[in-house]
Amino acid sequence: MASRAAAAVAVLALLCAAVHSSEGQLSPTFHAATCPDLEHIVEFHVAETFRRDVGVAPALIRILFHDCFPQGCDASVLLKGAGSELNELPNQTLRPVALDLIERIRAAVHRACGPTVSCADITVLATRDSLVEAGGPRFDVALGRRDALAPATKDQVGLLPAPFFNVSTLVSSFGDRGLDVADLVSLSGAHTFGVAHCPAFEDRFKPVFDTNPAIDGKFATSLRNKCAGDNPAGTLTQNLDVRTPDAFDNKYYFDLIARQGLFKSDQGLIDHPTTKRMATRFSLNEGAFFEQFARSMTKMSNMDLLTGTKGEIRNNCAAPNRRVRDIETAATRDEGIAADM
Ligand code: HEM
Ligand SMILES: *[C@@H]1O[C@H](CO)[C@@H](O)[C@H](O)[C@H]1NC(C)=O
Ligand SMILES: CC(=O)N[C@H]1CO[C@H](CO)[C@@H](O)[C@@H]1O
Repeated sequence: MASRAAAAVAVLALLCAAVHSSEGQLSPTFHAATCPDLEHIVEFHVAETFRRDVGVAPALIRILFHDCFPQGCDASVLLKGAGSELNELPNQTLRPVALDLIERIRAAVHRACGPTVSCADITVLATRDSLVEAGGPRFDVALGRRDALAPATKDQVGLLPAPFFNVSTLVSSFGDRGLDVADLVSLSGAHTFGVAHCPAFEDRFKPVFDTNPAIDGKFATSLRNKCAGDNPAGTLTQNLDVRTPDAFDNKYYFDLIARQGLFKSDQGLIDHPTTKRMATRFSLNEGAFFEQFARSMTKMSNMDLLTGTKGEIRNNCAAPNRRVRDIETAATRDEGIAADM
């Protein structure tokens, strides 16, 4: 009897958990009642920063990729300090202008609505708006993400693909994270704006490395000459798209056809039987590219989310609340001691 009662309680608990997790779904109107001005605030700040620095658009979209791919879109990449993802090699070139913008928006949103919107939601919204500013498509965004309590591990950050990967490695790397070939070919098109640093593509002009996939000779020479002046190493930048470096368009796929893709991971897409047709189609039909890109961005921004009561709404995108509270508690304790004396 007692054990049957216990079983009933257990079933009830399971049912409650199920209801709870369905409450944890994303919705486009998640913040509509609690923060009606959210989207205006984000749009305003993104537009203002974009006017000063168009590089904020590629910077934001890369931050979103580096947030979502390792352990999900939980703003873990924004955490600073010891053991943070920002200390890992792939994140060395994430741009402060975009990290600062996300925190500036968080502060403005929390001033208007209280601490109701996560850094993860703000990162996705800011990325969506900056992509439109740069001429790209608007992708659908549902809201209700929560922020991670801790950064992803070194191994998880190590899942991010490297620029020297070939197409089969890229396909399996994306596949392992639930992203398919259409996601790979379209999302790689984000390299139609923004910049890279010489260490990321030196294998394209140093013949000691594998020379496949082939690169345009003049392009390789120009990269070699440019990077000869990269002193101290990693300070020079090279546009990812040589045709329209700041615009979000389909010219990246023209680069690939002209064998002027900057990374091996880019150039290979126009050669490999699995990706060639789609990359060619995107060069011929910008509408088709934009449509797939928007679909894949929505998919990427929904990877492995924390919802419902998991995670937290951070009061500072660079630190988990506990760390902030520890500092505050320490301060009050000191005051307490002082008052006792
Ligand atoms: C397919 C595998 C990918 C590889 C191997 C790769 C690799 C890289 C590398 C090495 C850089 C340059 C880093 C530097 O030297 O500063 C870079 C930049 C960039 N990546 Fe990717 N990436 C990939 C996928 C993506 C995806 C899925 C997105 C977004 C949807 C993306 C968006 C960007 C952007 C916008 C930049 C320029 C950032 C800036 O200007 O600050 N990449 N990527
Ligand atoms: C792709 O790269 C992987 C890992 O470096 C390697 O094992 C594989 O042989 C390469 N595939 C091709 C087709 O070059
Ligand atoms: C944006 C950012 O914080 N980048 C850091 C990435 O990691 C390196 C160290 O590996 C730092 O020097 C960068 O500041």
